[in-house]
This record gives sequence, structure tokens and C-alpha cells, in this order.
Amino acid sequence: MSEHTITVAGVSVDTRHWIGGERVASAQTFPDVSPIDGCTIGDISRGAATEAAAAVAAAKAAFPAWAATSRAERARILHAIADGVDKRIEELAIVETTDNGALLRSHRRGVMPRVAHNFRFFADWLLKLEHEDFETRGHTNHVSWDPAGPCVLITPWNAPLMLATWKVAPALAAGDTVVLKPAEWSPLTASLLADIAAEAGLPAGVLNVVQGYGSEVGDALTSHPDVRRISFTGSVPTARRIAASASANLTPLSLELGGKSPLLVFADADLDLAVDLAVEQYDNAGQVCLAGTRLLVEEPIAEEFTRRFVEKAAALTQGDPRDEATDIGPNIHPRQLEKIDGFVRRALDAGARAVIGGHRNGGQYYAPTLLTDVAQDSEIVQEEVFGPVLTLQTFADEDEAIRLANDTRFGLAATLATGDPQRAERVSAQLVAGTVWVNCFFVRDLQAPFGGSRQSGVGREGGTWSFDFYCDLKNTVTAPKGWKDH
Ligand code: TXE
Repeated sequence: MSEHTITVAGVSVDTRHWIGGERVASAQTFPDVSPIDGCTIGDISRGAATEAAAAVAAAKAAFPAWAATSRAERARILHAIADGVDKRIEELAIVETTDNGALLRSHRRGVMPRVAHNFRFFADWLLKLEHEDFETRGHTNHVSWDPAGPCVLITPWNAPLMLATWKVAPALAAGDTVVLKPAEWSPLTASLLADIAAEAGLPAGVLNVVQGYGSEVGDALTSHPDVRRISFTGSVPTARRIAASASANLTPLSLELGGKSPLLVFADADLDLAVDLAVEQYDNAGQVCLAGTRLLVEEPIAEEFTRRFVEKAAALTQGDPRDEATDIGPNIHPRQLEKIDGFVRRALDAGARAVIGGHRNGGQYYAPTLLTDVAQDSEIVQEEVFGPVLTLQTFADEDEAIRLANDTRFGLAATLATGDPQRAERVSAQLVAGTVWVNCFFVRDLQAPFGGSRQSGVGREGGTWSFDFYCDLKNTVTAPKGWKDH
């Protein structure tokens, strides 16, 4: 075992970058700390501009051959990567849980199988992707999906491999090459993905992984003139920095950012279902961009809803995410915990009432919290907390519900609980959100467009929309034989 390999719960993970089909170490490292116990898991290569440039160069060098690889062969390799993920689900699950503190049972049974599905889905979609040719005055128009070039994919820590592969899979399927920059708080599964991809036969340089702090490696990647696409999931301030940096070359961006999504509960809803949906918003310790953190409840049922919610939330088990019985694990980092607690303290100081929680719960854990008596224009209602913190407000009628729901600078998602299908149709038509769920939550088909309105993002990914982004669409117009236009 090399000095650059660490063992995480019995799984070997290389701590170096993966550039041009080789492991590359940086002289400097950064510590990767587990949120479960605050212990250092290992020291990871700390990339800088040199590694960023090397990775883009490797992606550029590998691009022509990969772009010229037939669709069928690209799809075959993506399927082989999916098979590799399937074989290592247990390993990926435990490494991810150790690294970011999300539940092992979710990683094992939900997330990692979805990671494999991401590769299979985009491989299969690639094979179906066709534009109809059409005619203009006897000329044929042929629209082709040309690979765009090297892509920089920058991903967050709340669902590291899941979110990375939402980008990696369509980019590779499209014939692009990739530089993946995982978050510094959860760098490990990206390294395992590099191993799996290499074993599956992905040629050297097609997928590169650069580790390090965004502030140190980010600019060199996002301002690079050879980069043809940048896809980013993360915070709004970082998105602004990336957009500024990408503006040097007008590199197209896909941005999937935060949210402050509403969950609207109407008096005609199935109350048990509504309460289940609300409690589900604590998933992943609230570190979910889509979370419906603003509970908006119709006045006549607010008291009963709150009573049932508190009963259900009180039954949640908080603790070690490796334990099957655990419902809520730790938050990712002391800095994130500090941020969450700051939001809650300021809300309480401003007159909010904690119906449950409102405090830390030892270690890196934050007690599931529900705050009432919050003003619509207050920080706690307007800003993304990214922790297990929900607010509850009431509304008198449908118009007020819609007004409150839309009164935010975000527009990622919205959830409705109602027993009236016409109301569902009426209300969802008026909500500003990339996704609206009616009497359900978190159901996502990869062929659906996914993304946010307003400051929740730019662009949509999923199905054909992903290929729209990762490809250069080209129209070739051919005159019929013997045609003279001039
Ligand atoms: O995010 P950052 P942070 C929100 C959530 C959270 C807040 C802060 O509200 O509390 O963001 O999280 C890389 N150039 N979301 O600070 O900074 C960084 O290395 C290029 C919502 O961790 O956005 C990491 O890989 N890259 C969200 C990635 O950006 C840079 C998920 C995300 O980190 C960079 C995560 C730079 N200058 C946080 N600076 C969601 N939408 O799901 C940083 N990075």
C-alpha cells in the first residue's frame, strides 16, 4: 500500500489527484475530517493552479479520441462503470458516510444504486438521442449533438457522489472529457470513482479528479480558456465567483444552487401524509438543496398539524449515521454547525419560538428544530440554513399561500399537500419553482428537467436537457444535388 493510500472502514482510498490516467500527489495536503467523531480520516492532496492546469490539459488531450468514440462504445463503457459501482455499493456507502455523515442505510439502499443508475440512464438516453432531419426549400437540415470539449464539474458535500455523477455521466455520454473538483469536505468517493472508471476501461484523461480547496483550485479551472462547459452545484456566493471567473471566456455555465422551498399544507390535505412530508424535510440533517424548509399551513389545521408534527419529529433518532436505527446524522463541519446555530440564535433573538429543538445536540449534531412566530421578511424565512431547521407560518387562503410561497429570491422546488386535484393544478401553475411535488416529495425521474428559477440556478439538467448543455448543437444544411441558390 502506498503512502498515499488511506484505509476507511476497510476500504483503500487513494488521496491523490487523478490526472491523465495517473495518480498525482501535491506537496501540500489538507485534512479530511469525519463529521461523525471529528477525527481526521486522512490527508488529501491539496491541488493548486498547477494541478488544475495539468488536469485541463489531460482532458483536452483526451477529448478528440473520446469525442470520436462511437455512441455505442461510450454507452458500453458507461454501463461498465455502472456495473463497477454496483459491485462496490457497500464500500462506496461506508466511505461516503464516514466522509460526510449522511445515513449509511440511505447510501446503501438509495443513493449508491442511484449513482449506478445515473450512468446507465445517460448511456441509454445517448443511444435514443436523435433530432428529426427536416427540409427547407428542398434542402435538408441535419441537427447533430457534437461533443463540446473539456468540462469542469464542481460539486458539493451534501450528496457527493450522487451529485458528481449527475454531471459526470451525461458529460461523458455526450463525448466530453471531464475535470471533477469534489468538495474539500467530502473528497473520498470521487477518488473511488476514478478507480472504478479506469477499471471499466474509460481511457486515460477522459475523467480527471482534482482535489483541494475551491478558493485555491477553482479559479484556475473556471477561467481556463480550454474549458468548454462548467457545471456547478453549491452556494450562491460561490456561483457568483465562478460566473465572474468564467466570464473571461464566456464559458457556458450550469448552476444548481440553494433553495428556500415552501411546503404548502391545505386544510383539505391528508394530514398524516402532510406531516410525513414535513418530517421528511429533516433528511440528511437538512442539508438538501430541495428541502421544503418553509412549512406554510392553512390556519384551521395549523394547531393539529403542529401537534402531529411534534409527535412524529420527537420520535426521530439522532445519532451515528452508520447505525441502521438513526434517522438524523451529524452536520458536515463545525463551520456549518456554527452557521446553523447562528441562524437559529438570531431568529430566537428576533422573537421566534422553538416548538422543538433550537439548540445543538452534542458533537456535530443539531437538534431537529421547528420555529414559529417568524416574520416573512426575517432572515430565517429568507435565507437557506442548510441544517435541520424548519419554520412554520400560517395562511388564510390560497392567494396568501401563493404569495408567501413565492416571496423569496429562490425558486428551486415546492411541495403541496392537498386533497383537491384542481387546487393542486391551480396552485402549482402559479408557483415559481423548477420542480413542484404534489402529495409527494423527492421523486425524480432523470428524464425530467431539473434546476432552479431565480437565484436557485441557471439552466436545467436531466434527459435531453443535459445533452443540450453538454453538447454543441450543430445544424448542417445540405442543398439537393444540382441546386443553385444564387
Ligand atoms: O458551498 P460552496 P459551502 C449552500 C448551503 C451551505 C452553503 C455553504 O446553504 O450552507 O452553500 O456551503 C467549490 N471556484 N450549499 O461553503 O462554497 C468548493 O470547493 C470554484 C447548497 O461548502 O458553494 C465545493 O467543491 N469552486 C448546495 C463547491 O464549490 C469553488 C450544496 C461547493 O462549495 C470556489 C452545498 C471557487 N472560487 C452548499 N469556492 C446545493 N445547491 O445543494 C468554492 N468552490
